[in-house]
Amino acid sequence: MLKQVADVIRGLSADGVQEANSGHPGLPLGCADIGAVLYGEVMKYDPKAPEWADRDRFILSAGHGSMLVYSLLHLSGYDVSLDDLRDFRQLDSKTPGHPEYGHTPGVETTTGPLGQGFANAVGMAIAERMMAERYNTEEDTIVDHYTYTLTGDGGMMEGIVYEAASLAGHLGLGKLIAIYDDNDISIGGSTDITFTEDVPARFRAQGWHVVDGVDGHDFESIKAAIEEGKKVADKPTLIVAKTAIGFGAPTMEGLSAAHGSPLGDEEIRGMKEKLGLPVDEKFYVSKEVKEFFAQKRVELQKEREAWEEKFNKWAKANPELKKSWDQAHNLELPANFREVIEGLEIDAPIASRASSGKTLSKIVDEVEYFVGGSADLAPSNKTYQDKYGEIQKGEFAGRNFRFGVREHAMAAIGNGIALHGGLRPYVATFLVFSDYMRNAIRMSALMNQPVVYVLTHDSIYVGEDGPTHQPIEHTESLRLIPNLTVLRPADEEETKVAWIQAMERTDGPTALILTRQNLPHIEKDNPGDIYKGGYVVKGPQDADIVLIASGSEVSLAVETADLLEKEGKSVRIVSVPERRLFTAQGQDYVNQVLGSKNSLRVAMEIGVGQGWYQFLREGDHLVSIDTFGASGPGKEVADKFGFTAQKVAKEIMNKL
Ligand SMILES: Cc1ncc(C[n+]2csc(CCOP(=O)(O)OP(=O)(O)O)c2C)c(N)n1
Repeated sequence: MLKQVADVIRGLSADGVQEANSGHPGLPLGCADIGAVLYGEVMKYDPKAPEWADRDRFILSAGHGSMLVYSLLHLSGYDVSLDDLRDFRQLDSKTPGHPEYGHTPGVETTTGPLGQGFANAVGMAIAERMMAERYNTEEDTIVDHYTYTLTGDGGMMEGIVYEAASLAGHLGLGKLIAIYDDNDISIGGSTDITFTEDVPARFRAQGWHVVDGVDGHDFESIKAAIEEGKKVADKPTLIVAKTAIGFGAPTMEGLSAAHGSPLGDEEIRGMKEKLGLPVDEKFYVSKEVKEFFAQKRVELQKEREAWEEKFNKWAKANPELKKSWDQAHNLELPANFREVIEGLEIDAPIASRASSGKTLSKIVDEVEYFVGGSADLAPSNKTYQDKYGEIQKGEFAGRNFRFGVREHAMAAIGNGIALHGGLRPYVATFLVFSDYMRNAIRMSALMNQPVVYVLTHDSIYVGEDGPTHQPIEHTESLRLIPNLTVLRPADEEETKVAWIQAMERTDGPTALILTRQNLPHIEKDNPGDIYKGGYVVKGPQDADIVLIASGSEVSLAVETADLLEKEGKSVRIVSVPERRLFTAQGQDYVNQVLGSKNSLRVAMEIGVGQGWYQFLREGDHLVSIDTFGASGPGKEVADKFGFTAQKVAKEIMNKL
């Protein structure tokens, strides 16, 4: 039967790509047998309950092979119809070009950027262990599922897979099973031209159990490999499956030509003939395959219902755990959360990374499901929680991750943890290294995942470490990512609010941009306005000059204002910790905050500041930096780049 299932997948996938006249048939044809084994025999899922917490997860890291997933979801009974398959790659369809989380029931994560999915899978497998540790009892095992991922040669070449595999091996994630679609082909042709390393040896060295030499077209071998992997409880498993890309295509099998364009009508006819599929029927599903999955669905539903029963019994016996489970899955905050965080006593002057650290520790006490760590910069990022244990091999009760120097994987693992459900992650590094994880940050935003990015050492004030470590374009470029909230607090009070806003935002990621250097407390006319993303710190509506800034430049603005006032000028100071939130308050509010028509507006950013032009008019002024920084004591570097009150005040006086 699995053979029939696989061939039907091949027909559906080839037809889908052909109909769209766009897409990647090679992988679905090559991995149809693996897919048939996973959905036809191995995996625990219920198409009627795609959100079932204890389902096995399947992540197609090689997202270009999306027709494989869509075919499997259709056949197994998810809400993906044949018409949806016919609509492959069409606008607003359930079957977009690459699998997109939230668009298609049964799609666990958005994949396409090679390697992201693999790291997401590592995150999910970590989350599974942590949830098991938290919620399973002597009597009842509530959390007990596997995470499967399929990765091609392309993913294997990506650094993120190396990083994520390294951490997965270190943590001994026994319930993670990765399948390597080892077809020796990528877009450029044979992988020999660039990729000749010993992948199985590499994974063994990373602490994985490797099942090598598996025939990816032999059902028994695939099943046996998965069974073997399941038996190894203290290591993740890599199954190296030899496949032929475009399997079944009469002239294209084994060639890169099958990778990324429609096979063509002739080739598809030939394939169908060869596989014994009706040659003239598109999107064909045999009666036997339908019946096979109908039967399968009954069994799977029973399994899920048995779990529900067990879960309900567990919930009755453990009301406290059940309460915690619900809070965690709904990302609920304590009712008095704002009060508790706002009421936290933090003395200034203090670096915002340090006030962030204090706030974070309080949040971790208050919010059990909030877990995280840093890429080997915990002492600098102020993210380690001394009160709690850390996640290590065989120890998943802790709250602290040691991500190691693996920024890209860290962020994508964060996405995986968030997607799994029941936990919410924060991840941390220097702002300048946000570049290393940029695509994963983008994926959090694209998937609406509430990962919190703690990014410290936010400007040339980093000082001695020099231009390699001094962010210039980073804050501005993060602000460009759609759906990413970028909060750059100006003092300890704004930092607490930034954390509150990050935690209250459950439908997308937040980046907190924090200083290394101390910041004074800023006296504000209406501290409650901080929540608006932009507000008047002080100063009259009809001021001669309006200084607009965020983060450390707000205190610089306060100093600058003192000097300007000595020159007889009236000054208003506006703090904008989050630009999009500020503009979302409406044009009237923005206009009111930015003062009268006649004032000179000066925006200040200790880095690239292009985005501030949205608040400036002809004749207004931007104080910013668009070159790299320099090594030296922070204050001297700031002086060199004109970021002292004296220099800024002088620049403004010249402008008037
Ligand atoms: C990060 C990233 N770089 C490049 C691409 C473009 N791309 C898509 S598939 C692919 C080749 C993948 O080769 P392989 O994993 O062997 O897939 P197969 O050819 O077997 O389908 C490339 C370069 C991408 N999707 N993501």
